[in-house]
Amino acid sequence: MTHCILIGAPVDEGQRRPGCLMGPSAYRTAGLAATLEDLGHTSEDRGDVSPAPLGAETCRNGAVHHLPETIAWTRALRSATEAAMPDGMPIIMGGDHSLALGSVAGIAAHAARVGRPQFVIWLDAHSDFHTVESTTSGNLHGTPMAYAHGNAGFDPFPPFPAPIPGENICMFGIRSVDPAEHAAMQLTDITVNDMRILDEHGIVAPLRGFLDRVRAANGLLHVSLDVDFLDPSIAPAVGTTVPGGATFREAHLVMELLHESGLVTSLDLVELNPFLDERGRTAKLMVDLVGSLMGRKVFDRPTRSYG
Ligand code: 5AB
Ligand code: MN
Ligand code: MN
Ligand code: MN
Repeated sequence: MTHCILIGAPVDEGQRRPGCLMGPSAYRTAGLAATLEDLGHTSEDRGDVSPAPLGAETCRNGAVHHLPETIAWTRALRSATEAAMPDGMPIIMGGDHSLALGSVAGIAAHAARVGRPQFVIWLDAHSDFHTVESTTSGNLHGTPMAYAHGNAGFDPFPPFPAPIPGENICMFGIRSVDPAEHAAMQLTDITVNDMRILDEHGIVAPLRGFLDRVRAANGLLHVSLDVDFLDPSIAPAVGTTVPGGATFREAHLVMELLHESGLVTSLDLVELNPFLDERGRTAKLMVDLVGSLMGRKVFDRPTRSYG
């Protein structure tokens, strides 16, 4: 039994397609709390976080969109996530992926305080490894992983509390990486399981290998689930669709393996844009994936194989 702490993060400023701010309401409407409770967990909804007061931060890169707003969200979400960690498992209901600038900072600060290493699984079509300097779109939802890794190029932001070493970061589903991100990732020990690797080896072996490392290190494990990890044919409600994503079963399998590991300590649900959804199907799929992550099984008896 886990105490789940729902935190609404109606962040829309990290990209330019309005609608992610409706994400927290869509998760509530799709029955996230009831799903958790049906599985025997307890849940507490702390409502939506409000951004901290705006500063007047600027940067050299003129393309950057909504910098002070994003820094305000980063500060507020860092506090909310850090405060939730000692009480249970925070589930941050986004909001675009720039919310992870704050959520990952909060959990990393907590991990440093309790003296445990922080690990991250990034489920995404994109590597989100730009900096404020390198982004060409100016959309800061493409930057949180580089911030969490402690890269230079985030001067206007508060320093990341306890940078996460590359060997503690594992990405799945990657199929769209910009040249500057690619160059920056070459200098790290981040494990990038792109779609080619999943096609060739499946998702189980790379995931189990990483989970073994988290367990051996007694680490905390954060999962950041971007809707565009999923193939757009099953999850249309996202601004940045990229064909060739995870299938329904691949996505559930990841969640089931994560559940069995017992290692996950925090979760982001990001990039859902309910304005682009079809009768709530993406919101419902995301809630179902949380169900699998939290222990829902198709059949609760050891599987017998006939062969
Ligand atoms: B998401 C792109 N690399 O920087 C950029 O959806 C896309 O949170 C970023 O993964 C996608 O704008 C950010 C082209
Ligand atoms: Mn992302
Ligand atoms: Mn993405
Ligand atoms: Mn996106």
